[in-house]
Amino acid sequence: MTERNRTDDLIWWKHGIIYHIYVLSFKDTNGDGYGDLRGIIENLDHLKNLRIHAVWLSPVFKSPMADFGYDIEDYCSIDPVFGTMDDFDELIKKAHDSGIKIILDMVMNHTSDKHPWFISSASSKDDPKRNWYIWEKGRNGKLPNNWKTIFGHTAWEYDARTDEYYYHSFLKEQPDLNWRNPEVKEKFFKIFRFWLDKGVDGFRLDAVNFIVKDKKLRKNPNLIELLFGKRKFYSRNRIESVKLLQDFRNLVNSYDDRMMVGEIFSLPPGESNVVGFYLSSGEDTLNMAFDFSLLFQRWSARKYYKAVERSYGGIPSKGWPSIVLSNHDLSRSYDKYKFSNHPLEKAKIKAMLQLTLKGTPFIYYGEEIGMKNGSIPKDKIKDPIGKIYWPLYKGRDGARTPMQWDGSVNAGFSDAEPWLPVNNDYEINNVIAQKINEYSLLRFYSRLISIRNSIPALSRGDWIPVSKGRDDIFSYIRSAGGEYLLIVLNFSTREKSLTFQDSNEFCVVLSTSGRSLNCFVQLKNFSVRPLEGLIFRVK
Ligand SMILES: [Ca+2]
Repeated sequence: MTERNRTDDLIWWKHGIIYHIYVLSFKDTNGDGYGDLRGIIENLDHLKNLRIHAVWLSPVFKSPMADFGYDIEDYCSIDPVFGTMDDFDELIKKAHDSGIKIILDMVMNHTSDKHPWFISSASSKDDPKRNWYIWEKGRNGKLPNNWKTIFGHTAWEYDARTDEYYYHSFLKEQPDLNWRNPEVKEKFFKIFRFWLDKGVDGFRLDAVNFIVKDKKLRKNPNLIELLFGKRKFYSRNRIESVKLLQDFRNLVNSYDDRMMVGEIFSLPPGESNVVGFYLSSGEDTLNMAFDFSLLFQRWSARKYYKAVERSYGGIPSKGWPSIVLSNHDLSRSYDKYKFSNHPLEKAKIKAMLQLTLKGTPFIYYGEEIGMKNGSIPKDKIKDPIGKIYWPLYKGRDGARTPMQWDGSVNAGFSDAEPWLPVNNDYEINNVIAQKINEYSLLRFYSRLISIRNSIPALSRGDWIPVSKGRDDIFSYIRSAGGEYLLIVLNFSTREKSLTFQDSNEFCVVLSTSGRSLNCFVQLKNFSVRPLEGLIFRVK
């Protein structure tokens, strides 16, 4: 059976693979040092060769770039740094012609403080847009309450013009919208329709568990209360956010084959109940919600097993998981073991894990070539958070360095000096070099994705754990339509024996260690090589 007719019942966002592009860092085509939409158009072949199904673009709307696009000034226009609306239309057309869907990053929690809505809102207490944002008087000469930004400062910014504070969960240049005002929802319905009518296939919703706040502005737990287990935060995770998402799901569902994936921020990561809360029935709010717990596991089969089990535990029966190893805010997966003895072997095992677990894999640009976090000198730091906290915390720039296309100057990313420095390993670690090396991570991703796309049990089957991480082996079965695949991941640098009391014969479909692919092996006494991942088909 060919790959084509085996995937006819493919639900793209569920069974496909999504590739996350941080647009500023993907490819610059006009020599200003910033990645742009034409850079994606000109590199669609890379995405086609990888056989991914959709790309999620970081925000490309008009923005003053206080937070590099996550502060939006106009939701229905393209920022000139990325190109024009014509470029965007061309990208949608050419991506769709290549069988690739486009997901936009929608920031609903806040706008830029340069957005005309906020400028109007801040101008007077009587302004018709006043109630589009959250304005409060000080209480007894103090702040309205103890709510903090995600970066740890007070979230209230005083504005002398009207003698009130406005609320911002993130930077002060990002005032939070007041989602208790129905006019805000109506406006966003129009914005969603604008992009859906253009053919956009879905939205990634930024910080979506922040959008509605407690009506009474009740105080959040302080440090001592947190230590004693009082963990109820009133500034996020309100039931009203879930209800709003139901309305947006209805809107998105009125178009064919579209989706929404939500960013759910929780500390510590891995609060699967919060993800479950936002997924609601599994069918009536978000199509998927991110759970970042896999980003925070140390190298241990048991730790990964437990994180996966916990994460699945939060997904409602009709819901669907997402599988994330890296992103633009946290860190690159490869960075966690770059100083260990076997980084490439570990990267291959994690790729196999990501692409064989049940759930939609989100591959962060450069992950397929094992890009590491960049080391950014202080004078080159762009992230405002990095500027504040350096050297304690150097910000998020390290995970956003330019894509390493080839070994030429600036890694083929740009003719000009890139907005962030290129990683210093680009001459040996780049797309071109990995294409010609049959043992490279890129070639491995390519084979792995090709196998995943051709075997329905891997993209949509049930997940049944077998070895739960004890003795360094994490293994599980994926099954669909009478087809069974066994995945075995050896996290140890020692050889391990499998002793499956099973008379079935197994066929090696893929090994991370280059083992020859053959059928009719038995697992009663099978040696798994050190740091080897295997996919078997059960005969
Ligand atoms: Ca550019």
